[in-house]
Amino acid sequence: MEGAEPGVVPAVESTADDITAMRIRGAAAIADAAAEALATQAERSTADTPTAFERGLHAAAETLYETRPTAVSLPNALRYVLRGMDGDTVADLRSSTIARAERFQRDLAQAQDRLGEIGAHRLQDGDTVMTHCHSTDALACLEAALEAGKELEAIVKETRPRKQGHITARQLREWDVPVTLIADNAARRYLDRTDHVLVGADSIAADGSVINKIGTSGLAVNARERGVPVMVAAQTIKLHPDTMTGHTVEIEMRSERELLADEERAAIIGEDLEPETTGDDDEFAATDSGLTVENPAFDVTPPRYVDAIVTERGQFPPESIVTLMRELFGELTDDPWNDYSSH
Ligand code: RUB
Repeated sequence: MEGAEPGVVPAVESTADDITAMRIRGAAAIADAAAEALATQAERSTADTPTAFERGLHAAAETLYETRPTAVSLPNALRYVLRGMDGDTVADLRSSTIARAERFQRDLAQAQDRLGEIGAHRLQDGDTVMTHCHSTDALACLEAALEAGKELEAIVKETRPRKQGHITARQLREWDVPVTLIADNAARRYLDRTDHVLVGADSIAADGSVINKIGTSGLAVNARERGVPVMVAAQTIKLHPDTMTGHTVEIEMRSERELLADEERAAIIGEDLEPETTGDDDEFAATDSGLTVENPAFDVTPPRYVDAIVTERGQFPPESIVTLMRELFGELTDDPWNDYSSH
């Protein structure tokens, strides 16, 4: 009786590709783009029945969900928008979904501003802050402190392998903050002239563990040893509800090629470049070279190395974040798009 299932609109596929390839990256930007993509799906869907419309939305959410596994802001955003889809007609479903996505994006921006104001209170005039990766939540704290007239300096870790530290350095220079860019392995040496380590988060677990860009945990351990406080700037959209019921956070493993080009690999194993190793495949062709390359994108910093988690709801010692998590999420952690999943 029904025609072909209305599919996912091309704009959603293209947002999903951008997230996978990290042209859109960082937990807040990913959440914002995902909400926008669902609004676009709602706008452009050609479904002529409410059921077909809902199926299209769920399929779009699933496409977006499957892009990257670690930043919980992504499923949190999808869940929030889908829960707002309401009505008995396609027109009502469309307008409610678009309104909900717009509200999500507005709240996200406001939460970041509020978090920035709270985080700025921890920073004193003349402080030097060490950053890792590029976090818009962390930068919001620095921006608010600068706006309050405080003078700050930054030691910016390069953040291999993707060098997101360069994005942080560029932003800070735009704000006229003196920046010292360092290689990741120089961090401990520079902690002696650091007043705060300031990082963002992709996910925060119920026990207060912080999941963020690979290298965060080593930095936090070194900072503790040096007596430098570690501050994590993370909107509540980074709280991972599934961890309240014992789930762990999946750490994304990315392509070996982000670490090692084909020529470098050939040089290590002492072989000529073989034609099949220069293809588009993500991983090197399997050989018995004995060389394994691993590229985890994130790591887990235990709560004992974190001094404060700064959210738009205030700052929390990591051990008490579960209270806020219960208040915000209750026990509801279903994945609505799975109802319509084809696999
Ligand atoms: C980005 C990263 C950022 C968090 C927080 O990793 O680890 O610290 O996502 O960012 P990637 P924000 O570059 O692999 O996406 O505060 O902007 O949400």
